[in-house]
Amino acid sequence: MIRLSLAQAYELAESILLHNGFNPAHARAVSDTVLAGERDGCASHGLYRVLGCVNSLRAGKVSPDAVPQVIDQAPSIVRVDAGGGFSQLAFQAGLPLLKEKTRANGIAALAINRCVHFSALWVEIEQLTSAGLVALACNPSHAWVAPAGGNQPVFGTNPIAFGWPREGRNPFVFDFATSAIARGDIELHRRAGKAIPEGWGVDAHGQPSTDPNVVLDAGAMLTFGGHKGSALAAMVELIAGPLIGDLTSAESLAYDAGSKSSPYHGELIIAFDPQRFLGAATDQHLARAEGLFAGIEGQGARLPSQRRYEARARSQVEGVQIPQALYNDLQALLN
Ligand code: NDP
Ligand code: PYC
Repeated sequence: MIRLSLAQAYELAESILLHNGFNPAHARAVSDTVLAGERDGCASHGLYRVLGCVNSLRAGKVSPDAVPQVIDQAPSIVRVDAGGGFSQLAFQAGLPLLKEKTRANGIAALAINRCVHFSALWVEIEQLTSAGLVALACNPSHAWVAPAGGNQPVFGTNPIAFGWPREGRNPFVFDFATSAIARGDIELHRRAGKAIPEGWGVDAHGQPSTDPNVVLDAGAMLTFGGHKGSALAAMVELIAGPLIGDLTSAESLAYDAGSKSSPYHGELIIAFDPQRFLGAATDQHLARAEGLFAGIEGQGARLPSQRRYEARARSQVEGVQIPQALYNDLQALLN
């Protein structure tokens, strides 16, 4: 392992992205995201993702300099056309109007279209909870995941993330793939030469496999929770695909045409303003929510994101550690 300060990790990502042709705005936005992932102990969506960013650019599957266009679609709907660039800058462009519409209406949605997407969703969710808003986000990816009862990939790994603001505390945030695990984690097992646990994927005949090469290259990933994860994955395909006029995971994979680039599709973010729902009773009801969290933690269970917040506190003091092989692969992108 090799240790980097947070500043060094950011600088490494940004210099690679700039060197390979991304403009400064995209390089900064993407570096912020991958640094956040690495800092919070989410290696599958940390510095490792810079390899995929450069691969996507070299394959001609992401714009290095697209300028997102913000469209005031309806009283409660903001649309941002990412123009084939990474999602981060599009989210940044749409965020102010999303907040404004949420405060005005109590609920509003941001639909990002035509974006190349590789990031963890909690990065965006936290930008809404820090403004006192409740938030929900989801998106398709590439069709890698079989539906419950089948063995042919049709869904993406389709993450769903939710955030709830908490006065004076880190927000309650969960963020997970509707597959048993993010594909990035299986890729990291492959890089490390490790088998994967049973339940993550199947081979080409639908038989359980613990070989990451088989699951990634020939078989299919599985949904979490059987038919329940499968239905949630279908919901994500629908509300962050056809509903917002964008691609499904199968269409994204077809567009990829074997280049192994990051998925290209849309993203849906919905925000809720507790003040608008509750008015003068807001504090009273948010206090009741605290009772729920106390009921979870009071019996020794942990809240989602607690591990991440602990990793963040640690990284801010100690920096981060990445495998030497990843560091070497990243350095090679500076040549
Ligand atoms: P995990 O299964 O590792 O964890 C998902 C969530 O569950 C996290 O909020 C995590 O909190 C929480 N959690 C884990 N263990 C516990 C526990 N014992 N008690 C309470 N909460 C727990 O994540 P996935 O592999 O499903 O997804 C990882 C990331 O990949 C996500 O950030 C997701 O956005 C991203 N992703 C992005 C995709 C894209 O298309 N852009 C596609 C698929 C995934 P904690 O972090 O604190 O452990
Ligand atoms: O890890 O499944 C994943 C993933 C897909 C797109 C970005 N991350």
